[in-house]
Amino acid sequence: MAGKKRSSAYLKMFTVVVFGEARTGKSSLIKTFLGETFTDEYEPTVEEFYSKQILYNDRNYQVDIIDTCGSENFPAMRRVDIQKADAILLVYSLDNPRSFERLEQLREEIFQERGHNLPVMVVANKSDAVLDGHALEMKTNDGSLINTKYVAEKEWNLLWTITSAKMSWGVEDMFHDLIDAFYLRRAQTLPAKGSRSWLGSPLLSSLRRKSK
Ligand SMILES: Nc1nc2c(ncn2[C@@H]2O[C@H](COP(=O)(O)OP(=O)(O)O)[C@@H](O)[C@H]2O)c(=O)[nH]1
Ligand SMILES: [Mg+2]
Repeated sequence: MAGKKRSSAYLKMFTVVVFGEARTGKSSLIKTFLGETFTDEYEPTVEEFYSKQILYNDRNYQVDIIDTCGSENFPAMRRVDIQKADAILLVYSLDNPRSFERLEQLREEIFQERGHNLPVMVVANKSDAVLDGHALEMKTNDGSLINTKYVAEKEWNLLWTITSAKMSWGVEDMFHDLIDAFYLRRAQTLPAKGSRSWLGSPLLSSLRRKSK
């Protein structure tokens, strides 16, 4: 069917990798996004692959999602995942502020592999399980309080969002914002229209030869 072929030609592929400590809600966030019902049961993940087609801003996307186990033991596997990613989610849980600490090392690994070339979003999950904004605070080793949102945005220079997989709060927006951030970055790194960076292209030299 011609119509179908046309729509698949316009399908944009988008790969998201989800990292973070075990039990922060990575698998639950993904399942909520896929439209599956939330469950309180915990089932450890090894590594799972999911895929969903969505229509967002009049464009069709195939969102491929790699769900990881949260273990620190597989650096080689993480490197492969980081290479595949168009965007990365770093999940921590608001009822366990220590899970935020783990993100620092993940952020470092991502930077080593990819520099600042892809959107990375820090996700404060389980917002339904905490009562107020103090949940964003974490005690450091010297006993002072730091705000995790501030650290993620201002010190790490990453995106930040707050979600509840259980209540389905912020989950769809999180994926939409990642897509926006990805295309914004692409638009900024591609040479602007009218820029002369294409003057040395082989296509242009062959056109020049033909016109002589
Ligand atoms: N209250 C609450 N519990 C959650 C939320 N997301 C996940 N959980 C629970 O936290 C546990 C770990 O979730 P899971 O998705 O398996 O975490 P993962 O190990 O990071 O994949 C499970 O018992 C979930 O039911 C949430 O947004 N709110
Ligand atoms: Mg899991």
